[in-house]
Amino acid sequence: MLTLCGFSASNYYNKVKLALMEKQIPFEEKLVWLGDTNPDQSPLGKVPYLLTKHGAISESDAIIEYVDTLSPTTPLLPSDPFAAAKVRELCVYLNLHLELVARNLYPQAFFGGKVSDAARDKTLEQLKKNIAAFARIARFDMPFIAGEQFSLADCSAIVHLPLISSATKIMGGTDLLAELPVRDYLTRMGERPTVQKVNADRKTNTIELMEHMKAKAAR
Ligand SMILES: N[C@@H](CCC(=O)N[C@@H](CS)C(=O)NCC(=O)O)C(=O)O
Repeated sequence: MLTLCGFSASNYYNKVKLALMEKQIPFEEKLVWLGDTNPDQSPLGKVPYLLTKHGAISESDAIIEYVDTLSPTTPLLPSDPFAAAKVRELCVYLNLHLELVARNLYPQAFFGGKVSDAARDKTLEQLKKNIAAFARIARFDMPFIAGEQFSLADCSAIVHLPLISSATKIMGGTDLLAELPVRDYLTRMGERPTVQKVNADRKTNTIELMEHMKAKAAR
């Protein structure tokens, strides 16, 4: 049995949870907050990480590619090598060029912290450039983000795009994804039972996360 470690408020955790559910692979979840991770299992102290009978895997991209090999059901990468490369290309844009950049805004946008005006402006500028580039390769209406097949790229897009929209709206007054068909795409993806489960668990766990952070700060 596979064990997914982390917490359901985390977008990266949900990226893996979505892949496991889309693949219909049985797994259990172990609630692990940041600060409680095992360095032998997640050397950088990040979530998610996956426990397998062979050992642990950290890093969501490595995990979902592994998960995809476990069952032929719902392949998350096309068999054609070029099409597979295009899926991986989109994953890099989503994870590295969009989410990792937008992450600089999260402390103030979502957690009551402060981001300097200079850091905010630099991040929003970088995001504008990266989103314009992403728009040239994303294929939202095909109907999935990389084309006709649900793929690894959808696992990232479904969990990251709402955060990028909210963070840019809160921090810069404009949702930098508003001109792309993101809302329609997310509505369409939201019809999938797997996405509904991830979103329901995320809402419940976000409340638990806020309580956990409050309790930790009071200690
Ligand atoms: N590159 C990592 C990113 C995971 C990540 O940043 N997770 C967040 C929670 S959403 C985390 O663990 N943050 C704590 C930290 O970076 O120390 C992955 O793809 O798994």
